[in-house]
Amino acid sequence: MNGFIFDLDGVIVDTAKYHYLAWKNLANSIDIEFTELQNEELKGVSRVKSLEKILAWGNKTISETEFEALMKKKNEEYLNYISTMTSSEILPGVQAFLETIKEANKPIALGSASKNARYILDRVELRPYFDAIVDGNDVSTAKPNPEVFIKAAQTINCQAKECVVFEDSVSGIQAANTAQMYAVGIGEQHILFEAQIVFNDFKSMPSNFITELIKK
Ligand code: G16
Ligand code: MG
Repeated sequence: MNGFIFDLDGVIVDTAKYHYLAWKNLANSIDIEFTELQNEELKGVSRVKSLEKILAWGNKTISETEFEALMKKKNEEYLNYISTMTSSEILPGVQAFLETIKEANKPIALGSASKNARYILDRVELRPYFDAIVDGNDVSTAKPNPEVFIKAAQTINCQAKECVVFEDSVSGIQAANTAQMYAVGIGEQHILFEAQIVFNDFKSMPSNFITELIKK
């Protein structure tokens, strides 16, 4: 593989739990039930699309002004959670894995739906590893649309078929598959079964898998 593309939330850092908390509190504040299973459907999905889904689950229609206010409220709570993040919140094995790719001289890109991606990478001090950052500010369609990964591949001058994508969300795996990239799931096999291969985290990746992936 010549290009290494990483999702952010749930792959590099465990911000997925903060998104969950902020969405849950927001949904409950407008009398909508919100379960962890529903949260799986929001992973990797843009802020706008996430709120649209929650409102649909609760059978609610609201004005555009209210919609904007709710998105703002969710993001403020989320920003509050992430404002104290440190590098201790980098997920297991991620930094060592990034080091290995850097040593192999392969370009690294971020392909995230989040508009807070740059801020988070700075907080956990991982920004220097990335040759390209494509996030929610750079795309007009949300995963499972492959736009974010296609842009990331273009930015690091790699063909889609030479790229590997690391993803924790169903929508992100689908986006990688549509882009004809090699999709590695980070999480649970029974949820991410559409990926080519799934690991619980980077720490549980056998070292020969990493070496083969670099050569592939
Ligand atoms: C992430 C999360 C999503 C979140 C989205 C937008 O995407 O997985 O749950 O809704 O970002 O985040 P924000 O509200 O910060 O713009 P990814 O692609 O990094 O997993
Ligand atoms: Mg994610």
